[in-house]
Amino acid sequence: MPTTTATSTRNRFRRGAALTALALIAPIACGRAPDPPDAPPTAPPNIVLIYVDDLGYGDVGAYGAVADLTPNIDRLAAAGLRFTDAHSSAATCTPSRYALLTGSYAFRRNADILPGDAPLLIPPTSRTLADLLGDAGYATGIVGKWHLGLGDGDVDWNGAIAPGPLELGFDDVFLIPATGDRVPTVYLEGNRVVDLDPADPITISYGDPIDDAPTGRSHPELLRQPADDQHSDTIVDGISRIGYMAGGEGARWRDQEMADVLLDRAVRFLDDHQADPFFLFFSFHDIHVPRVPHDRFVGRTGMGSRGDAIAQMDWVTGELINALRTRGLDERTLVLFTSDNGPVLDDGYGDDAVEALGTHQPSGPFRGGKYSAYEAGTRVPTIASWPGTITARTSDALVSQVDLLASLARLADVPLGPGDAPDSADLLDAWLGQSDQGRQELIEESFTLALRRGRWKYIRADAADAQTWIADDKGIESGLLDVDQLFDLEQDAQERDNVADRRPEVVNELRTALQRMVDAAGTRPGFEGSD
Ligand code: NG6
Ligand code: CA
Repeated sequence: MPTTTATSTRNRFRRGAALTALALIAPIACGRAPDPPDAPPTAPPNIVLIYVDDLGYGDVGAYGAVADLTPNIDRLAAAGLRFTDAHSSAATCTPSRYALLTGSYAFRRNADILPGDAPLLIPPTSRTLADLLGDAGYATGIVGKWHLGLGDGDVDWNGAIAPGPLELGFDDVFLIPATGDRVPTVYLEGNRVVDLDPADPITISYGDPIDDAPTGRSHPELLRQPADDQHSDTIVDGISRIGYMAGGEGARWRDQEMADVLLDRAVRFLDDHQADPFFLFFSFHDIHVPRVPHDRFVGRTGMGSRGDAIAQMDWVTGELINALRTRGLDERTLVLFTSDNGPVLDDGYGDDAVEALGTHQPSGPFRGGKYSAYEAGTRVPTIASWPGTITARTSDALVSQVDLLASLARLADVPLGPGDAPDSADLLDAWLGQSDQGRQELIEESFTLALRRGRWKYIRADAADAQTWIADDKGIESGLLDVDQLFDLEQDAQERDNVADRRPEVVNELRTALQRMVDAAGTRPGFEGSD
């Protein structure tokens, strides 16, 4: 992968700086006394963030899945820290990723699921997680799904596509620009489309069709999977997508190869940066639709293409862990494994996810799923592993991906500026299993907003949102009602008994608190920015 000069302009080796926190962490985790003060400073670990798309709380064996779908992830969980109350920031992809990379709740930017030709959502002036780790001397790489927009509003897929992740602190970039079900269905390396023939330029439209090429609507007989109307535009590799694409024939990906292509890129990144501290954001396409796993996984689980995509994702995760181990990097690497939102079965394609489900419960014990304000929208499997430092255990701390920025900043020993990361809390101790003290309160984002505080979960009433059909049509309760909802999660983790009428004082208190947090520029103590 190309490396820009961004890295070399940074102060790359601040690693000998006061890593006091780290020097103390490892010995405590091992039950030993801290090293004497004159011991050489411990370098901050590499960080590998494994981010699955649409993986539900109940999809992982270590979280109660009935089928043996995820042996590699289960091993990671058994040896590491398994969170039971960890959250993606939102119940859909774009807002979750926005919050993860900026440390800001996504409602502050009205972030919603983006079309494939949307401009870059994160202002290049923001100090992102990648910027911050770059400042600490880390080599920074992203491999996989982006879905945060690219360019400045009129993107030309045939030239240099900017701004994008290169302008947000990532040095090495290999991307799926939006989602697997949206055009353009090409990879980007750095800021250019891979394997693009200039004689066959790419045109993209999210409005009218570009030419009379077959679509899912006009030629359903060409499809490997039937699709709903939304996913019935240009056909690429036997799958109709959202949006129209012309040209770029030689650059179009093959869905069945995608998992291997991304894994190969990630391993190449590890090889290129073994000697550096590195941050790798490995952002899966799996298990998002279209679910078209490689032949060697087809039929593996008896649970249809969704189950097989989970098996493929688990295998790739295992390969990444092995790649760290065989390079002797495992004890120097913090691996975080999690998902961008909760699970969905039918997300636009007839791929037998519903029919082949059996007794499997993707949402685990929780209500809702992807798109939903109920817990399964954002409560996702989350594992932290750092052999030799993090000890095997389960944590019930309330943690959110919005906090990774401030938490990893402390790990890397980079101070946050007053205008950075409006909502990110430094919960490093919780993320490393040193403390069970998580957040006191957390906003969960979906079609509405919910506030968790202590035992309570308040879901804000709102007028019906035109978009909730996206959930409704898929049999997922959006959780957006025109009345307030209040649940006591200690008694009712399933969110079945709305006690709002019985506890109006709690509703008032939480409604007011939520509004105050929404109206503020940020919730991080010390944050002084304004939007
Ligand atoms: C929705 C798509 C869905 C999926 C989702 C994004 C329709 C009807 N549905 O708009 O298929 O692509 O966007 O998923 O268009 S996410 O995980 O990236 O948020
Ligand atoms: Ca997702």
